[in-house]
Amino acid sequence: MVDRRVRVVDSHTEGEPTRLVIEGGPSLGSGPLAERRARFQREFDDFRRFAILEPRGHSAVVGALLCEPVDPDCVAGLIFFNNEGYLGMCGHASIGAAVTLAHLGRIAPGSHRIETPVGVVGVELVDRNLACVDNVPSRRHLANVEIEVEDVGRVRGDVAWGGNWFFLTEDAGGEIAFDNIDALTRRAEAIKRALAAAQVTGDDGAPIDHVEFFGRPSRRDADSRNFVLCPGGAYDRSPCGTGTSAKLACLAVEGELAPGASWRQESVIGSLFSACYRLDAQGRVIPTISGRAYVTAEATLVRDADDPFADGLMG
Ligand code: PYC
Repeated sequence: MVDRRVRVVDSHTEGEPTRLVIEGGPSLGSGPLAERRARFQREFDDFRRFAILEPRGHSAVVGALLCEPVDPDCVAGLIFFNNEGYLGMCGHASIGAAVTLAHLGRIAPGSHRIETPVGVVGVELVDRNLACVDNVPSRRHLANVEIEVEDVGRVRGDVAWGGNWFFLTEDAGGEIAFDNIDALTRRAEAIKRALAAAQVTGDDGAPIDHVEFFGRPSRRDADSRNFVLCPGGAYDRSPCGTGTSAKLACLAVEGELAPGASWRQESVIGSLFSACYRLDAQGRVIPTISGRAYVTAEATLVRDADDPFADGLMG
């Protein structure tokens, strides 16, 4: 017997998938989005697994629950989640959601504001596939952190916030390339474990749950190529919006990129985000990330109560 029907629209942003839940998601009330995310996690985590895990999804999919925003100036509220848990912000999924809302006829090209659990972000929908996200203030938190990593040795990098917590390093141990993804993933996982063991954290003990490697680009129009390990163990197919924001914060504080100057970040699969930043009145780095998204499916997910894997395959 089918006991749940959920309407979703799937898209990808520079290769990274987003599943926007437009109907049938959990009712989380009308409080601040950070509180609604906490309630989602506490009371409705089965929904996250149902919508994201196999057999309906896979480890790279990021979900975005479309919510009524608190701020009436926002067109939408979004709560992001993946195969492991919940994200603060998600750059590629914000671009994917904007393109999807346009596909549904709910927004037109122009400037919009979207509420997230970590603050309001601006979204400029340039055309039906291109959107720019004005992210939350981003900053370097720790510079030149050295950690001892099992089977790897000493690794040095920065810890930065771009809407999620990142460890950023040039020490990839090999080429940043599609055919090296397994080795990059193993190394990034080992670094993540070492950071946790050494108690290197973000604010208030927040775990560093994304690891980002940088190297030479393969595209002539890019400044750098990255590999980003996401919290659930999947790699980001896009150059990662929050990861690129964290990178901009590090470049800004080092004086290596001026406000308004362009930074073109290539992903491990060869896709691209264009980025730049401005300084707000308090001197904080506000990144803008631009990328293209495409709708890939309009679907109704169903849950059959008799299905032994009705709530998704646990990893
Ligand atoms: O684009 O910010 C991003 C992101 C985070 C995790 C996957 N993508």
